[in-house]
Amino acid sequence: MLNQIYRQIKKYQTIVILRHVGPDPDAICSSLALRDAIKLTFPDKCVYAGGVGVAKFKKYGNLDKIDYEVANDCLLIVLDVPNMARVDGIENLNYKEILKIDHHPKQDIEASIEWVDENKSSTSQMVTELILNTKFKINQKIAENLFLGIVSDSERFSLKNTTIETLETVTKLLKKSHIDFTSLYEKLYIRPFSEYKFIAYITNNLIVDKNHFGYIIINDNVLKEYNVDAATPSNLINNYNFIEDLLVWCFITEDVKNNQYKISIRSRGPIINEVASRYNGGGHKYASGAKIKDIKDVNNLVKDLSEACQIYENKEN
Ligand SMILES: [Mn+2]
Repeated sequence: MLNQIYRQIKKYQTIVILRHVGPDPDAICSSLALRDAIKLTFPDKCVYAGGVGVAKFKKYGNLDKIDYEVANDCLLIVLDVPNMARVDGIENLNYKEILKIDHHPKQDIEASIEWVDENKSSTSQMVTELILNTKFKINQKIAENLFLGIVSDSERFSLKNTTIETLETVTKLLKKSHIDFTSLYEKLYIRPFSEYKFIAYITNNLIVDKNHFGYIIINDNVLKEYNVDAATPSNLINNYNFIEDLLVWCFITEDVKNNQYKISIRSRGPIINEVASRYNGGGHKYASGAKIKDIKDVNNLVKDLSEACQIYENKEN
């Protein structure tokens, strides 16, 4: 598989790499690392890492503005995304073939070569395996981004998606690159104090029911008060991973700009992506999300998640 992917990339002069909308560090870092590795290995190729830029992720590197004329008939590589509707920047792109690398459950993207493995911690882990096991070249910047993507999606190797293979891959990456990896944690985790005050707000206002389901609806005026945006709650939700009173917890954030509610859900037991998929969402078994327009559906989702906790607890006891 890895060599097949390498040969596919080698074949194309122009390559566009895209990932999911509302990117996280795994999506951004895997895109940038793969782009840079292709460019380093094949300096004559034209490679774009596309999608809308996010100011706070600029520290990982710059995304590219795609020249759609040049990109005509390109190889499209989709990373960290299983469905067409969530591929950021695909609208005007005329691609010849799709190559897909992803660790989400398969959805509607049909690629000529696809490497999908739900047992990988992150897309960054998969790109690391690709680079280290083929003739791709690597440098310090590429290694740093790969490390950050893996650390972020595995929550510092603490989530259930972390395997011995994850650790072995990271060990190989560190041995090969000699990056100063402990210094990199600051890049990932440093936050303004205002965000910690916002965490305190969430903590104080989270509603926890008898089924050990916790949720909060965060309105736009609160986001403004704490000077954070609608994407912030989803970046803070892993802070609640080790609270014994919570089995499942859900942040519902009013997203005025897009006239919808952004939903982030985490679980310490019940499988939640099946519930999320009923509400125009999806994701992993224990880490899912959705976007909901109608507050009625939000209320139904809350009910369903609480029920999932109840069923889970009845089974456990
Ligand atoms: Mn990911």
